[in-house]
Parts: sequence; structure tokens; C-alpha cells
Amino acid sequence: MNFPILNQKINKNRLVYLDNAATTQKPIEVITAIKEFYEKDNANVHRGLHELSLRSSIQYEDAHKTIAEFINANEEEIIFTSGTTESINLLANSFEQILKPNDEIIVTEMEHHSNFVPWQQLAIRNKLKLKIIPIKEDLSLDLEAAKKLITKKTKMVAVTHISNVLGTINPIKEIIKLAHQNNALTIIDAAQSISHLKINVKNLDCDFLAFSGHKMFGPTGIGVLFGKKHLLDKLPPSKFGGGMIKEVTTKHSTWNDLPWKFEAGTPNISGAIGLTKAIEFINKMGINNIEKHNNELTKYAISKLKTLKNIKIYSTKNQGPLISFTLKDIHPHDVSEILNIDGIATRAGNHCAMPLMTKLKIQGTNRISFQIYNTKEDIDILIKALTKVQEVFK
Ligand code: C6P
Repeated sequence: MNFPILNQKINKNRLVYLDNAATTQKPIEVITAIKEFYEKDNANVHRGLHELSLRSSIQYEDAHKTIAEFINANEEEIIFTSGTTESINLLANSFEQILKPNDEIIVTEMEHHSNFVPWQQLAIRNKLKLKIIPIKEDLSLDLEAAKKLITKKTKMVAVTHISNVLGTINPIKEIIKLAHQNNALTIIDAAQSISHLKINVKNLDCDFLAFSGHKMFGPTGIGVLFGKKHLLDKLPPSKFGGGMIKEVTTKHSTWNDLPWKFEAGTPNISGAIGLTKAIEFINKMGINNIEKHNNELTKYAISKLKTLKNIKIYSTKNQGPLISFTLKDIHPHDVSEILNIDGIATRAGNHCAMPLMTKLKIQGTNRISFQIYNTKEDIDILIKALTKVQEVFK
């Protein structure tokens, strides 16, 4: 395992990178693949008949196959986007032509803005009803409430797999089943789960799934929208331009086959190649090993954080690889800034989940999040530094 960026000092201290939920670092294989693409193969895809264009087209198409295998989808069901945010926007915009006034969309109280605002705005534009599944005291999703909210009027249920604030792992299989019993569709935001849990879209039976390359050891600017083929076939595109058409006349246009129908314009070719290498890296490490490693670190971190005084830890029963906490009377930004002096990277703020902050009656939290290169020593360094922070603010 070689992550060059981690071999550096910040303020003379070893970098302790605990901000993996924001973005993961990149293994050398990903960095090298992107460099080599630009050094040897760079050309636009699908258009040229020359050697370089053929090479880059093959690699770009193969990337769809690699991602499809990774989540057990078919390759025409993999649409490349710039990330989770674009994937969900693409979907919501395409549904604008389908959903009618008084149709209902369900989201949860713990959604990231990316899986909240596109649906909220669509609801406003199309006069739909947006309903929100609340969370319980124990920071898990209120399934009983979900059962009441999801009805025959529901058209789409948009739910995150793992909350980027609480780490809560949601029972998505159950929610998908509930939605389908009511003939509703589902979009799973897998931004936080894709590099931690094995995702099998056939087994989950989700209709759509979105994730970002940069949160799974891949580059920024590349992401995926998975959709079941029969649904994507019926769904109109919401972005128009080169590559996505079959025929254009002065009066109308027809659309290309899947997935190209949804990939207008020159795509992020090097990003797709980098993402392929990231998946090869995950496969080499073994997703189950990654999950086990991060679970152990999460448990260890919670037990260590609990030893601190005046700390509130937002942990829950079924906890993913990230932990939010607040230190009494110390602003989360101050905590993060002081940790940075010791070379510790954490995130502070509302984490793009303002409805959740409102529910919790807080402005923000500090958040630590783990990946395969983190160690128990990283957590020990953090705990020592947090003690120092509390000393400073005494
Ligand atoms: N969360 C964080 O928590 P993009 O920016 O499109 O790659 O991913 C958006 C997104 C969507 N859903 C969830 C659950 C997420 O956690 C995120 C990104 C980052 O630090 C940035 S706010």
C-alpha cells in the first residue's frame, strides 16, 4: 500500500489524515494511471478513428465494465458523472418530466444536501410533496415512521446508505422493499458506503445508486449513477449535447443507447481510468478487509473518545467508519484548527447536512473518519491532541 501524500509532515508532525469521509487519499496506482494516460494515450473518445482515440475509447468503455462488476450491475447501467451530487441532480432533473403535482418524494432527516436539495427543488418546481423520515433519539432512522410515510402516492424514496455526519448505516434493503411494495422507486446515496461495504445492486434491488470516485481512492471529478436498465431506457435525458444523440434534425433529436444517452459532452476520461485503478486497489485489499479494519478503528476511537471529559459523541448502534463529536464550550472550528497544528486533519462544521443540524439543535460537529491506511496510533495521537485542546480552552 503506497499513498505518497501520507509521507509528509505538517508543522513538523507526521500527517494524521482523519478526513476520509470528505475525500480519501490516492494510492500510487491511481496517480500513475492518470499520469500515463496523459503521457501515452490521451485523445477524445468515441469520435476519432486514430490509434490514440481507439486506446482511450477502449479504456473508457472498460471503466464502465469494471464499475459494473464492482457493484454487480450491467455495463450499460453505469453512467459516469462528476460525482454523487451530479448523479442525483441528473436523476432529479430527468424526473421533472415524469412527476406530477401531488406526487410524493420521501427523503430522510439525515441526508446530505446533495440528496435533499435536488428533491426539494424538484418538489417546488413540480408542486410535489416532499416528506421527511425522521431520526430517533438513538440516531437511527425511524422505520416505523417510514412505514407510515411511504404510501401509494410515493414515487421516489431517496435515502443515504451511511450518514456522513452520524455514521448511521441505514437498513436500505428494508426501505427499498417498503418502497417497492408501494410501487415507488429508490435512489441510494452510497457516497459514504461505497469504499466500506460490499454493494450488490441486484441483491439490494435498488433502482438507482449514486457515488463519487474521490471517496473511494479515485480522482475527483468522476462519479457514477447506476440505474436499472429498463428504468434508464424510459427516463428522458436532462443534459444535451455531443455523444448522447443518435440523430439530430433541425426539428428534433433521438437519443443514443445506454449509457451514452446520459453522458453528454466530452467525459472525464482520465477520471474514469483513475477510478478503474481505484477499484482494482479496493479489490486487491478486499472490501471485507477494509470494512473490518475501519470497524475496528471506529470501535477503538469511540472507546478512547469516551475517556475524555465534556465530550458528546454522536454514535449509534449500527455505526459506519466515521464519528461526530463536540467538545463542551469549544467551537468545532477551533478544535479542528488546533488539531491542524499537530498535523491532524479532521472536519468541522455542518457537513452539508443543515436539516440534521437543526434536528440535533447544534451548529456543527467535529468529525473524524477512517480508511485502510489509518492506525490505532493515529487515534492515540488525536486523543492526546484533543486533551491539549481542552487544556487551551480551560
Ligand atoms: N460529503 C463530507 O461529508 P460529492 O461532493 O458530489 O462528491 O458528494 C456529495 C455527498 C453526497 N452524499 C453524501 C452522503 C456525502 O457525504 C457527500 C459528500 C463530504 O465531507 C463533502 S460535504
